[in-house]
This record gives sequence, C-alpha cells and structure tokens, in this order.
Amino acid sequence: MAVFFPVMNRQISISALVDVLQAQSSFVITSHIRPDGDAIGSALGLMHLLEAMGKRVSVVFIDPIPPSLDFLVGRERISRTFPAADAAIFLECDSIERSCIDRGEYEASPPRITINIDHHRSGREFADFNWIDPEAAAVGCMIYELAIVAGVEISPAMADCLYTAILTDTGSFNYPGTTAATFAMAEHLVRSGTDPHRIAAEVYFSNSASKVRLLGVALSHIQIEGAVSWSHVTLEEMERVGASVEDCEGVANHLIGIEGVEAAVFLRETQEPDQIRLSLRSRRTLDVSVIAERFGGGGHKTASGCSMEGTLAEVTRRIVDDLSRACVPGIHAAEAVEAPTLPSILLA
Ligand SMILES: [Mn+2]
Repeated sequence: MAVFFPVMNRQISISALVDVLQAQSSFVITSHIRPDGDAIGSALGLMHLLEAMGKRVSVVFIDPIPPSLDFLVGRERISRTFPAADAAIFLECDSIERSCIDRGEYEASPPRITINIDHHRSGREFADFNWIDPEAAAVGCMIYELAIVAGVEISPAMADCLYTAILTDTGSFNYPGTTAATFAMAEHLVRSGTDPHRIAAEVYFSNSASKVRLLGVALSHIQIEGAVSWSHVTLEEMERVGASVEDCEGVANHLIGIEGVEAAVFLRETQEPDQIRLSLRSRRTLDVSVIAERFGGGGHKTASGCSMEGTLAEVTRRIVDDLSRACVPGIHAAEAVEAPTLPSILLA
C-alpha cells in the first residue's frame, strides 16, 4: 500500500511546481527500476532544465542504463549513489520503493521535500508535491511543459533528451495518447536542435545481436488462442543467446501486432525461482493495467507489467485464461479478472 501524507499529497499545478523548484537550490532526480527511454530521457531533460534555472542537480539510477541511450548528453553524469539534496524528484514512480535508488542511502540523508511527476494510470500521490497526468503521452511531455511554464529556453541537449523520451514512450508516435500536441512538442524540439534521424539511428538501429536473437527465440514460441497471443523465453534460452533482461524489452509489442489479437502477454523466467515476469499489451478497448495491478504491478491501459509466482506453465495458463475472459465483449477487465490467490512481487 502507498503511504499517504495527510495534507501535502494533493496535486500541484505546473506554475506552483515551478515556484517550488525555484525555492530549492539542489535536486536529485530518479525514475523507476529497469529505466527506459522516458525514464532516462525525462530525468536528463529535467536535469538540463534545472541547471538552466541555476540549480545543482544529480541524477541517480542503480540499475543499468540501456546502451541505446548512451548517446544522450548528461548520460555520463548518472550516478549510483544517492546524494544529499534539498529536493528529490521521482519520475513515473508510484512510490519511493519503485524508484531506482538505494533505499538505505535515501534514508541516511533524506531530502527536505519530495516531488512526484507521473503519467501512469496507476500513479499515486505519495510525495509532498504530486503532478500526475495520465493524459500525458510521456513524462517527457510533462517536463517539456515545465520548461515552457518556467520560461527556460530548450537547449539542443534538453531537446534530444525530451524527444527521445517522447519518441520511445509513444511507440514512435503510434500509441493512444499521441495527439496534435505531441507533434507540436516534437516540432519545437526539432527546431531546438534535435535531429530525428540521428535519434532513431541511436535508439532503434543500434540493437545488440543478442537482443535480435532473443526476439527470434520469443517469436518462434508464439501461440494464439482466440483474441489472445502469448510467448515466453526461459532463462536457459536467454543464456544460450547471451541475452540480458534489458534485451527482453519490446518483445510484447510484436505479439499485440498480430491481426485479430486484442490482448498479448510475454513471459520470461527470472533469476528468482518460480517468479515469472509478465509484459501485458492490449488494443484500445481492454485495460491491462487493471489486470497488472491485481498482481501487484501496474502501468498503462495498453501496456503494463507485473510478476507472478509459479512455474512458467502455471503462470501462462492463468494469465491466458484471465486475458481470454477479459476479452469477452461487454465484460470489463475489472469484473472479469479475479483477485490473485498467489503472492506476487512488484517488479514493473
Ligand atoms: Mn513513461
């Protein structure tokens, strides 16, 4: 359960947030575990923004940074140690527990205030100041808005970071939530110095061989039953092709791209015995975040994640049954899915 503060946990307007930022002199920024393009791009974009406002800023991630994001200016500044600062800013985390920091270090020198900026439907008002906008296509869009309201000129480095965040979190401007405003932001970012072709080359055309081989293994396992498709990789298969956990990112998007499929799940074994990691995808009508939350995970309506306990075969059967029932026309996922009977751990 999230911890709720009695008075201060209300949502804050963008201009009030700018005032809060102005009043602090040092910041530490982090985002969720297993950080992706939006987590890293938004964190570094916000770092550039705050530095333009004359602030001292650290960015902390204890998990590995995907190599496809190494090109972002400021990447080399990311540290694994949580420093003392006036304010900690959590990007797309629903709790401090979900963030990519060392909890012991955080508690040894806690910041004076906490700020939470999120666009997940599962977002929670856990911080002193919370700005949660589930309509935002990416947290990168929210940081962009912050820069505009703060009156800070978008530097080429900031533009690259925010463009990368928006590009990756909208599935290259394809997912629901991509609007005219998203393209207007992208246009401004390109005018501010981003080169879309260069970013695409870095983000999408620099895959490791192991990632593409792992995709091949996963695609060879695809099964389809009614409107549900699923696939998996075992630890042994990951080892065989030399794949890391990060190499599994994006596999689920291939499963939902099959004609007639309304819901998809990609499952992988983890180092923890009997802990299976699930990536859920759906078309617009089905809300998989409801299902993920029931198993202790969360995310977006059409893209969510959670972990479940059991063997690969057991978990596969359970989630395929749940997704099949949720896909029945007229039944909302919230009613179609029963509460979990097995403990699950939060890894999303
Ligand atoms: Mn995001």
